[in-house]
Amino acid sequence: MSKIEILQVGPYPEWDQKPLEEEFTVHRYFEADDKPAFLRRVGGAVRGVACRGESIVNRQMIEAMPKLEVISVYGVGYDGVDLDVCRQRNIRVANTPDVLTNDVADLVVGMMLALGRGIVPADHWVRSGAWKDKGPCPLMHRVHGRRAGILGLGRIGQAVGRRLAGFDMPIAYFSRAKKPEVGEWTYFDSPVELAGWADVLFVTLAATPQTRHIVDQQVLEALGPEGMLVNVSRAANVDEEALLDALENRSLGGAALDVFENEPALNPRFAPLDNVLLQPHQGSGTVETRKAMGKLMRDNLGAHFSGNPLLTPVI
Ligand code: 8YV
Repeated sequence: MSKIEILQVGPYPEWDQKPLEEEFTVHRYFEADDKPAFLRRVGGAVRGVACRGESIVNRQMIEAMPKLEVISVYGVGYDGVDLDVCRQRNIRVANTPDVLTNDVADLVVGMMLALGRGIVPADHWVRSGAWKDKGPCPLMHRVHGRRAGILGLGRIGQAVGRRLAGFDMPIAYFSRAKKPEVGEWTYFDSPVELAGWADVLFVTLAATPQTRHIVDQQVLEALGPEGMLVNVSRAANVDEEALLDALENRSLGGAALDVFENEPALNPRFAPLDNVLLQPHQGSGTVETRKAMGKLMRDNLGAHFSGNPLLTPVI
């Protein structure tokens, strides 16, 4: 029996690639030089899409796959997938929630500490010989006890909050609705008010058209020259030009970022800044979590094509 044909929109580690190719005929869209031509050639036979969290699967692509039934995202975020077309066409969409929550939250804490305590420049201070030649490295401000504002209190936001409580940080949040389950954490009605209260603002929101630039110039001003921004969600949640302005003119203290507009091609204004910590979109990037994400991504495809409900459906 011939295998079901799927379109692969982004690369996977070998441990996922192999089983995916054993189960399906895989068309490697991400390797094609002329992507529209590639899709014109194979799109007619494609019944499933396997993509990454940051992949774009837009209307034009979906329209080029008339037999498409399911899109399986290797990531919790699915903002790159055009859900409206999927709903119109009754195409199922799955993602990989839960399995990555703790690793993303761990990195958030690491990014906060690294930026706040200057861990990366301090490493450079040692390696470059500055410690020996110039003396002790510059002092930084303490992190524990500072006020943590969490923008978006889903699974990841809550896991971040639980960790920050261990650093004696008072915690407040803004979310679509109050979350009674988080007990004594304070709810703010707006991102600006949250930023005005917080010393460190964590962006853990799922990106939607409504959250685009939710961290805007006003929010950054409210966070202020001593404030720090930590973003592990999507670049679109932050007005990147306003952020760069605020970092350059020091009206914002600092930013730790795992996500960027046009990543991996960063805005060149980031590179010379000494008040940012830059990470290569690696919140979920551990061997253990990526293996779990890959398995879930394949299991969702498998469930659909054996006539069962998706394990972790988006729609
Ligand atoms: C990446 C992510 O997708 O889960 C998400 O939404 O952004 C990450 O986990 C990862 O690069 C795999 O594509």
